Amino acid sequence: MKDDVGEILITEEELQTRVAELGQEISADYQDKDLRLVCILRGAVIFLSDLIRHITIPHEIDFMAVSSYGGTRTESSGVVRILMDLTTSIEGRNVLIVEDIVDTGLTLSYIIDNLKTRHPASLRVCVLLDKRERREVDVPLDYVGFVIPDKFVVGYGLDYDEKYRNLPFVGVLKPELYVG
Ligand code: PRP
Ligand code: 7HP
Repeated sequence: MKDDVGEILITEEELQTRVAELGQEISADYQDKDLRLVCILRGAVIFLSDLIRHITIPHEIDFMAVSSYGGTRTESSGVVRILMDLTTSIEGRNVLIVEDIVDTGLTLSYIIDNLKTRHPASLRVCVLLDKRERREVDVPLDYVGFVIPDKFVVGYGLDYDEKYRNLPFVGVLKPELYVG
């Protein structure tokens, strides 16, 4: 699998260092607030599980799964559907969305609009990778791990056709291996 990656963009060590910093920042910002992390399945699950081990204040986690209709295996269509909803109410809670990557911004924009209707006390976003060159809609990002170039990346939760999520680093998939 590692041979399918042409270039390592973010090493395992760089990921671990940055995720620890984000955990510390979040712990300081949410001191004395009751914090609910909402992980967007499936890509963000590895990021979440490392992140919470660096969050030193009490918090809860919940999960939501969404999918895009249409699009291709490397591009989302922007038409989003909830596949699995939260199991708990977020009304009056301080919610932090945990996402692996923001590309066009269409998925996150939909999620934010949807969660806002449930009246959380606050709603913020923590994203590992910001591919901002490709943004089509503006989305407010409160915590960003890394800004990355417009390249299709895999690893550390991110997939191509459901593969490569297990790689411990973020790498650029060899273009000959995918059809955009
Ligand atoms: C990825 C990623 C974001 C979305 C970003 O999800 O996790 O949710 O694409 O793209 P956008 O900013 O262009 O909308 P994907 O549909 O690949 O699902 P996954 O998390 O299960 O891999
Ligand atoms: C979604 C996505 N999934 C994996 N790698 C990327 O570069 C991606 N952009 N948007």
